[in-house]
Amino acid sequence: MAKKPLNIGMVGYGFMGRAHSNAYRRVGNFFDLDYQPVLKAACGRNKDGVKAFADMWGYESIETDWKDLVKRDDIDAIDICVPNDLHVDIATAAAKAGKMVLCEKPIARDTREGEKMVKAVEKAGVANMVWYNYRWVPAVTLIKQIVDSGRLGRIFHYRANFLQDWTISPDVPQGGAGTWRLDVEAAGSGVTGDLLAHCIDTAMWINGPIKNLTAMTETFVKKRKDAGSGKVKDVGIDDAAAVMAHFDNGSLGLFESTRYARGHKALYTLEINGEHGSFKWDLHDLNRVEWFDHSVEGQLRGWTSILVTDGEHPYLGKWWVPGLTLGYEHSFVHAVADFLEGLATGKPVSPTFREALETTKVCDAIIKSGKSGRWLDVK
Ligand code: 4PW
Repeated sequence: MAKKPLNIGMVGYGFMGRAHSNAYRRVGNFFDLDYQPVLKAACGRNKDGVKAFADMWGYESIETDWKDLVKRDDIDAIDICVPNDLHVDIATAAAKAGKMVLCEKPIARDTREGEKMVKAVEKAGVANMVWYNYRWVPAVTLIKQIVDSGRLGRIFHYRANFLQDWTISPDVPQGGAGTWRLDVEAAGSGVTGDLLAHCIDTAMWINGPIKNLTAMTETFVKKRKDAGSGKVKDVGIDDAAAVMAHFDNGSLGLFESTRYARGHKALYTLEINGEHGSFKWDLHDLNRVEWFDHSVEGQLRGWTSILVTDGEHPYLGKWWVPGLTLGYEHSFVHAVADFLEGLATGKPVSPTFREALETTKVCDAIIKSGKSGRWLDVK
């Protein structure tokens, strides 16, 4: 059957622009879906830069102003891969123009901007998604499926860390390509919106809503050069965050993120402890899940290491033969596959803008509590 084209207009061409473009290109080779993404246009302010990106990934055309891209009749979906301060304007304009909107995480700099985006896509009735990609790592999806089945029983603890070390040097500037994540104006927050948001999204997806929390945040390097002007400015982001939380289901949450954990480049780990069993997962060994099943009796009771590479595991049947592993990039392919499946079935893919806004509400509470040291309800 002929596939329906889904014309993509990509805004931004950095790291995430590449990750998403790769997913659009690969998905139709492995997943048999009604829709086929077409790389219609790439957009970026630097003409040479965006042209080189478009040539590399096979985009048919380029734009240098997102407003022109949004106006185009031949674009079905806008994908936002630019710094967080631009999300709200692009997403609301795209929705108003009747485009589907896919947005890199976090949805926005803060809840207020995120709410505008939710309102815009819901008013326009357009499909929408936020790329919290770690949900689509098959081992993580498997954990979600088993927890949902009730196999762990009552949940007592959920803990997760996301650790990096790339901002330790005071010479790293704030603002500019690659370093906008250090500029509070562009990013909204530091590690909380950038790294901890992943932990919170996965946590709430697997273990339900967070009720209240208290946080400790720190800015280790208080002044940095602005990448544009070269002037030394106060740093407004959080460099590290540690959070204690209560989930609605009565379990306790512990979270930590930092960009000052020397030696760690992208260590995302999570663990969940239930009455009948526990799971552990680590991004550096992303195809593996550690599982403890308390129902096993006697000498064989213990931690089991499951290689998530069988056809019966989430998404794996679409790829290679059992035993062969997937990587980081496949999480994005699975995200697109689910998004396209959602278009065909009419069942929105999760996380929608509305769902992703819940993570930003938690992030806002973390920043606020980090300043006051108080326990706060997440509203
Ligand atoms: O979204 C995150 C990024 O901003 C990623 O998952 C890892 O941390 C890699 O880069 C940053």
